Amino acid sequence: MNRSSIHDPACLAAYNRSMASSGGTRSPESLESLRARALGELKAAAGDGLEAWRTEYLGRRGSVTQVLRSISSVAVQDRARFGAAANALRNELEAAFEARAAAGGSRPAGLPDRIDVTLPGRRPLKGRLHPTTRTIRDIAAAFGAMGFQVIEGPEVEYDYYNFSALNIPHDHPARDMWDTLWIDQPAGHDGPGDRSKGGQQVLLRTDTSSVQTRILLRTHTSPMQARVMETTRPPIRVIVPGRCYRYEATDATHEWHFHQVEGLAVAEGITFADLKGTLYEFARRVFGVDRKVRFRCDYFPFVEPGVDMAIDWKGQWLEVMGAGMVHPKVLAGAGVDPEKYTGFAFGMGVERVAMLRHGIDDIRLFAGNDLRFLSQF
Ligand code: FA5
Repeated sequence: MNRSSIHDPACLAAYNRSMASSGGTRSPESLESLRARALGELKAAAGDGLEAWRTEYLGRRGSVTQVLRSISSVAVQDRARFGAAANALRNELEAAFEARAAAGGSRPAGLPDRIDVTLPGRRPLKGRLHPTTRTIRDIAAAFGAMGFQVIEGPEVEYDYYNFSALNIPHDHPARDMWDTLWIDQPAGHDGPGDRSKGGQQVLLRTDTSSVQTRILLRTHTSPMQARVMETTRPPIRVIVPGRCYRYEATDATHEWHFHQVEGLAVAEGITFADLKGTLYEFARRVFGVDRKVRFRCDYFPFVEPGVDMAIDWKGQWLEVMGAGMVHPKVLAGAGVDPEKYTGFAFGMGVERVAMLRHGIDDIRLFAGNDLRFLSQF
């Protein structure tokens, strides 16, 4: 490209004359300044702006096209040089346009043409763990330090494991302690863990009458006591975090779905002192040394003796768990010799633990999906 022709004063004069004689509203502009303006704008053009630039300069009514059209009004002696310079300018701008388009000048529409690198950065929105998940992890860490393993179990459970294996036979009034959400079983389906459907293996140590194999949403994590003992020989030391469901009216301390962490320790010579020592140590690690803890006698058909543990909360006691020594019938039903082994079990409400730790006064906030609440953790 012969740029000297653009700088040629004759070209400038001819161009200026052409602009003046065209009677246009634009003030005359040298080819050099037209070139500088066009290339400057092309540098910043992207996306739709690139096509607008092409129309503005190289389109049928574009500036360069107009310059070329005006050649007839240029004095005869200047025409050759003016034409050569204007053609050179058009060729240069066309080549520059092609190069810009090929180099990705087609940035997605909506993106800014320029980035101000001096602006402060925008903090990306990061997700975070739900307070229930964090609490489960803290509880697991406390028991992990005491040698407990973490395992999980099915939320859709057999009647057998949720009740019968826990010394709550069919039609026993103790079933009323847990308002249950029952599940209609599809015809031909054997329930959770149905082996014919490729599910996990279920050891059902009971008759397979329809009563025992009815299925439900587990009302507590205690069914895992029997499942673990059926498949693991003592010594056993496990905790089982998971979701539970109850057909229950909700209020500030009750949800219809919530989380529990079950605990089970079975070995020779385990006593109630081990249970108390373990739960005090848990309370110390999770709530701190100064928090008041209360144990009271309580009834659960699958432990003997049974207790509940509460923590001081706004001048009252908030129950966080039930616990006790595993009932001999539960041990025997799961194939563990009650003459040789003893054990303790407990089941705590995770949301209640979180409420006590963080001063949350309504359990319904946990599943309320309100970011103002969730982002505080
Ligand atoms: C049970 O569920 C027994 N399985 C606990 C247990 C395990 C006892 C092992 C003995 C041995 P309970 O229904 O009390 O017990 O529930 C235990 C804890 O779960 C309660 O202390 C409470 O912290 C929590 N919880 C119970 N119901 C709800 C509810 N509707 N909403 C939120 N948390 C609840």
